[in-house]
Amino acid sequence: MKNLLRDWTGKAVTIIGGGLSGVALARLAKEAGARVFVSDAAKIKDDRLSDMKAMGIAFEEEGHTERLFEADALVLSSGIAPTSPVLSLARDKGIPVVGELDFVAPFLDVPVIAVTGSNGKTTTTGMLGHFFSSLGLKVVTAGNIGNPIALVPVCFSDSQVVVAEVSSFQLFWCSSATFVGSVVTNIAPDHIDWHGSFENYVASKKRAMERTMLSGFSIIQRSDANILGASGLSHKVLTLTWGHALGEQDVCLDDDAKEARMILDGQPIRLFRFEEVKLLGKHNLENAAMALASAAMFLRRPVSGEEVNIAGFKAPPHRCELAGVVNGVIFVDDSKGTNVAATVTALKSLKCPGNGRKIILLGGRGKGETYELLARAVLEECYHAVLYGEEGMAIGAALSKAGFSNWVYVNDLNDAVNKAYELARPNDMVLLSPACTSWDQYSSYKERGDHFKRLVASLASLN
Ligand code: UMA
Repeated sequence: MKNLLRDWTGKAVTIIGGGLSGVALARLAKEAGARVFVSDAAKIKDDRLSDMKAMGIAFEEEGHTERLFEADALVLSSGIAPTSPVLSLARDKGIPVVGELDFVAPFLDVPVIAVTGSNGKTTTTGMLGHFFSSLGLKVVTAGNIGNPIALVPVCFSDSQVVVAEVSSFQLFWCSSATFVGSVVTNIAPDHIDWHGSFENYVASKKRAMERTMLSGFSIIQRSDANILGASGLSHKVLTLTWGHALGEQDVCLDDDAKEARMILDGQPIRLFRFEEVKLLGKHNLENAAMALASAAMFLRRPVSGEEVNIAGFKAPPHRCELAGVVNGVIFVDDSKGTNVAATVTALKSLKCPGNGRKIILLGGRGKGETYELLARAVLEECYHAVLYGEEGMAIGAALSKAGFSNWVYVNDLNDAVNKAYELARPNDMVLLSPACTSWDQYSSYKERGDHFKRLVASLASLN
């Protein structure tokens, strides 16, 4: 259903999912005058239950019942998969289903820049928000970054621009929301279990570009242009590439001059010098270039790293974040590296000082990926690998097959940190970039990353 409605007065709306995004949708629907019911297949967290009770929102938890179909529309929270049984029942009953972005869009009277991609989207979203705010604009960063987009019209209605981190899940359901700009940071296999195939996953990511206005812009990697079918789109699509050549449609990262440049209205401009970016890893230069080029495209004027205080942007937690140095051993927390592509990127773009070597901690719950690419990167980049968790042995088998035998399997992250420290010498880097989700042993990558930092802090206190 095309949802161009913002008048839900008196309509019965059921929100599927009582998580962070679902409760925010419920609040917005309630404020819009709807009769709201929230239904969750699992237990809803206590704080969210209290919020809903305070707002007078009816709900059910620990199972979907027939009650949820007493609705004029079902509105889906962020991650609801099309295979969810309630959706086929809704279709049979003729009840329209509306995705999160389409439901919220009519309430947003401000331009939205959508940031998606397999990796780096939270950093790029955060940077773009930081740039706009340094320029004095009222900006809100929302979406997957942790601030549900449905909260924007309720709590941040005075914003001048929204930078929304959007997932492939949200984009799958997006058919009417529009964006003034879109960024696809990169494309690599992820969430194949949800989408059913890599092609379906790419099609969802491409939706961000397809929903970009004709007068708007997209920024993507040059190497992803074919897979995203960029040439078939009518709005301006800029491509990011490493090298000197700077065409009309390019953003380039020049490794010799150590600067990022683009062409804006026919004029070449320098975006920033590499040394201005204080985040670890080459991939963060790509994120910075995409974010600053987006700011320039949105404002339709040149902007420089100094003007937006690029040096003042700090790494978001758990993304190639320095966790500590213990007796010269550098510990890096990349707990957000939950797929092969993210971990390979971190491995290739992080550098050890002097003749330091890398020891990687890998494992957790797999996402249905294969590990040939990971094994090749470990073979090229690492001295040792410490594996743990549900997927540890499967990764170990792939490493052995690739000819890398310097690996050991341990029970959990605690043992992994101790083992890595035992193997390390000064200038070595111990990198937690697990290539898997945390869900076998933790509730989120944040919890896993925080635990890693605590383990490093306790090593530091003992040494
Ligand atoms: N559920 C049902 N019926 C179903 C399926 C699910 O009731 O058929 C329920 C689940 O039981 C659960 C709820 O729906 O209680 C969904 O909760 P959730 O934890 O999956 O999602 P939210 O709490 O709403 O958080 C979402 C994003 N999560 C997902 O997209 C999976 C958060 O991104 C986001 O920060 C938050 O909204 C605020 O906008 C997290 C994430 O992991 C960080 N995103 C994935 C990623 O980054 O790769 C996409």
